[in-house]
Amino acid sequence: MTELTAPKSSVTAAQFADEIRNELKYTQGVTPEQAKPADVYVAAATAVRKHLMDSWMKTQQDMINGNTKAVGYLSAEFLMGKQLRNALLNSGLTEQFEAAVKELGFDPQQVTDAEYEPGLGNGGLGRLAACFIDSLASLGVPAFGYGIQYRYGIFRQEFDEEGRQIERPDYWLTNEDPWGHIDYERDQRVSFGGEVVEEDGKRVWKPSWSVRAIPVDYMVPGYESGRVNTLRLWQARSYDEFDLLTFNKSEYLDAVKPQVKAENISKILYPEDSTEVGKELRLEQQYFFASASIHDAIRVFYPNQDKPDLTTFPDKICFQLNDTHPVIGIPELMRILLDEYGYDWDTAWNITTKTFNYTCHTLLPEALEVWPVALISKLLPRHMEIINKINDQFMHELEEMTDDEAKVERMRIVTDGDTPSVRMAYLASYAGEHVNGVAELHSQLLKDVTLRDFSDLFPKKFTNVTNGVTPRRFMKLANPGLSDLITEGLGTDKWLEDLELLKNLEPLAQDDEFVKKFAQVKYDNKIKFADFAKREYGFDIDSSTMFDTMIKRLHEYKRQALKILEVIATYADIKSGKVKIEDVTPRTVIFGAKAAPGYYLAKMTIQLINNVAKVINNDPDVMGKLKVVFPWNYNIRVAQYLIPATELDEQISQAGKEASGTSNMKFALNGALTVGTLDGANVEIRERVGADNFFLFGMTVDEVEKMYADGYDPAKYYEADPRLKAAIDMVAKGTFSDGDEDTYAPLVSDWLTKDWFMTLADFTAYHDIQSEIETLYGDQLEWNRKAIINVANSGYFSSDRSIEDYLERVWMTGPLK
Ligand code: T68
Repeated sequence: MTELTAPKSSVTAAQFADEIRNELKYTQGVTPEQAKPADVYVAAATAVRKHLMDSWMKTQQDMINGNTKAVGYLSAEFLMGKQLRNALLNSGLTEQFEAAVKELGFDPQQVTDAEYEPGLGNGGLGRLAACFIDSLASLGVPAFGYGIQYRYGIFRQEFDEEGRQIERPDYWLTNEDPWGHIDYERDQRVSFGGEVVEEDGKRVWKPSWSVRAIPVDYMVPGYESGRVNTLRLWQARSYDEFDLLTFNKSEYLDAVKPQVKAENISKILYPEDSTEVGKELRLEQQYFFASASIHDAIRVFYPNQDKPDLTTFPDKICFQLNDTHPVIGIPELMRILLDEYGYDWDTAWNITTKTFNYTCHTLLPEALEVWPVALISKLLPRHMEIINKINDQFMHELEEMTDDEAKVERMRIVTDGDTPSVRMAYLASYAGEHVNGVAELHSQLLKDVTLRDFSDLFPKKFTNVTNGVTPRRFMKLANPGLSDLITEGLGTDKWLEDLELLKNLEPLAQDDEFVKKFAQVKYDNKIKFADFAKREYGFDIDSSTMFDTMIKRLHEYKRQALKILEVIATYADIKSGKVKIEDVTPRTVIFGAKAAPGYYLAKMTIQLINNVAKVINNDPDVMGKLKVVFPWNYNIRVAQYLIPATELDEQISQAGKEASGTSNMKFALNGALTVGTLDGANVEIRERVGADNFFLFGMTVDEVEKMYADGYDPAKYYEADPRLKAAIDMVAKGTFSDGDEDTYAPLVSDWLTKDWFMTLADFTAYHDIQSEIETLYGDQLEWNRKAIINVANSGYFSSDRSIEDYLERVWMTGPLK
C-alpha cells in the first residue's frame, strides 16, 4: 500500500491536462476537440478520483486493521452540493485544474457549471450531515456516512405566472455521475413483510419479499489530512428482474411490478413535511438503509467470519442516528444479534445500547416521528415483537425507578389508545447511549420540555453539541476574496483547519485600511451575485443597495411572513409620504425558500412574496429604494453565491422553535450582520460576537410561553400598530392580487385569528430594530468593523469543533492512529 497522498499534489498542470486528455479518450471516447464542457467535467472528476484512490484504500485498511473506533453517521439525507471544486481543493489540485482546463481550450467556470448538484436532502439536517462527514475526514476520524441514493432528490422549484410554487422532479442522474462507484459485490438483502413463526422454541421471521441493496460509494476527502472516508448510499434493486411467465402472457405491467415495488424504495426523497404523518414507503426507506448499513458494518469489521464475536461490535463502530429517521436500526440490530447470530436478549441489549446515539433536530412536537403499530407489524413483524419487548422491559425498569405512575405511562415507547403507535424519539432516548440537541438552548429545551421525563430519569445521557459548518466549502470555495484577505491578515492559511485562529483578526477591525479592503471584498461579492442573478434569473440588482437576505425552508415558525410584512409596511410608508424617499436606505431584499408540497400556508406565503416583488419592483415611486427578489430553486450553489454577498442576515424565528440554524453561522463567518431573535444558535453567536454586533429583537422563550398561557390575541397587535395594520390591510384588500380579496384570505385570517408563531406580536420590535440597522448602515466604516468582529469571533462554529465535541462527549473515539 502506498503512502497517503501529500496534501499539496506534486502533479503539474501539464500532467493534469494529460490525465484529462486520457480520461476524455479512454473513458468518454471523445477528442478534446469534440469534447463539451460536460465531458471535461467528467474527465476531470475521474482524474481527481484517481488521485484520491490510494488515500481512500489506505484509510479503509487502517480503519479495519487499526483499533480506533469508527463512526457510522446514519442519515436519510446528505445534501452534498457539487463535488468537483471540493475534491480539487482537498487533493491540492485546484491550480493545476484551472491551468489544465484552459490549456485544453475550456473555461473552468463552464466546466464546473456542468456538474449537476445532487439534492439529496431537504435543508439544514441534510446539509449538516454533509458538513460533518467533511470534518470527520479532515480530522482523520474513521467514518462512514450511510444513507440512500435517491434517484430523485428534493424537487426543482419553479414559479408560475401567478407566483405560485411548482414542483418538478429532480432527476439528477440524467447525466453521468463520475463520483459514485457502484459496488455490486457488496450488496445486502433487505426483507419485509410475512410473519413470525415458532420453530424449535425460537421466533423465526419468514418475510414475504426482499430487495437488493446495492452500495454506491462516494469518496469523502479530508482537507490536508491525507484521509479519504466513504459515503455509502444505498440503491434499491429488485432480485427478480421481471417475471418471464407473466410477461409471456403479455401482461407487461404485471411482469415488472415486483421490480417497480423494489426500486420505488430509493426512488425519491420525501420533501420534509411536518404536518404529514406516516407513509408506508417512508418506513420502508428508513428500514432499507438502516438494515443494509448495519449489516455492512458487520461485514466490514468482521471480514470472512461466520461466527464473529459481536460483543466487540461497540468497540469497532458506533452509529449516530441523525434524527429519528434511522431509529428502526435499533430493533434491527437487536434482531440481527438475536436471530442471525443467536445471542441471548441481555447480551444483545448490552451491545445495542452501547452502539447507538441519537441527535434530535427539532422542537416541534408534530415533527417527532410516530409509527402506527399496525404498519410496523405489517412491514416488520419481528421488529414489532422486539419493540414490544423493549417497551415491556422499559416499563419494568421505570416501575423500579419511580412511584410516579403517570410519568411511567407518559414515557411509554408503544402507546395504547385508538391507534397504538411507536414513538421513535422515545425508543432512541431509551436505547441510545447519548442523546443530544444541536444548540445550547435547544438541548436545554429538550431536557426541560420535549424529553423532560427522560432527562429526569437518565440525566447523564443528555448532552449538547452545537452545530457547525465547514469553512472549506462555505468560506474557501464560496468566498475566495475574503479567504485571501483573512490569510493576508493572519499571515497564514492554517485557519482553514483551526477556525478559532480567526480570533486574531479582531484587532484589524480597528485598522481602517483593512476595513476598507474588507468592504471592497464584500462589494465584489455583491457584484458577483448580481451578475449571477442576472445570468441565471434575469434579475436586475443594484449592487450599491443593502443586500438583506432570508434563506431557509419556508415554514410558519421561521416567519418569512414577518419579513414580508415589514417590506410591505415600508412600501406603504413611502407611498403615503410618511417616510421621505431620501431617508430610505436602499435595499434589495432577497428570499430563498422551498415549501413542502402539501404545506398550504407556506406555499401561499411564497405566492405573496412573489407578488409583493412584482408590485414593488414595478412601482416607479420606490424604484431604486426597495426591491424584492426571490431566486427560485434555492440550493447549495445559490447559497455559495449569496451568503458571501449578504450584508444583513435574517434569523427571525419565534424563540424556542428553531433548533439551531446553520445558515446563521455561515453568514457570520462571511461577514454579514445578523438581525435575530434569541433562538437556536443565534444565542451562542450573539454571545461570541458581542451584543453590540448583533441586532437582537423580539420575545424570549419565557415570554412566548407566558403569552401562550395567558391567551394570545393577534388582533390586538394588528389594532395597536398602524404600520402593521396598513400592511395586512393591503394584503387583504388585494394590492398584491390584482384587487382580488380572496387570494390571500386564508393567510390573513390565520394572522388575525391564530398566528401560532406570534408574528404580529413581534412586528413592532422588528421594525424598531430595522431603524437601528439603517442608522448603522449609514456609517459604512462602523458597519464593516462590526462585520469583521463577527468573522473573528465565529471560529467556534466550524463543524470541526462540532465533531471534536462529538468525539469527546458522545462517540469516545478519535483520529486514526
Ligand atoms: C433542521 N431540521 C433544524 N429537518 O430545523 C435546524 N425534518 O434548526 C437545524 O439547524 C438543522 O436541522 C441541523 O441541526 C431539518 O432540517 C429536516 O430537514 C427534516 C427532514 C425530514 C423530516 C423532518
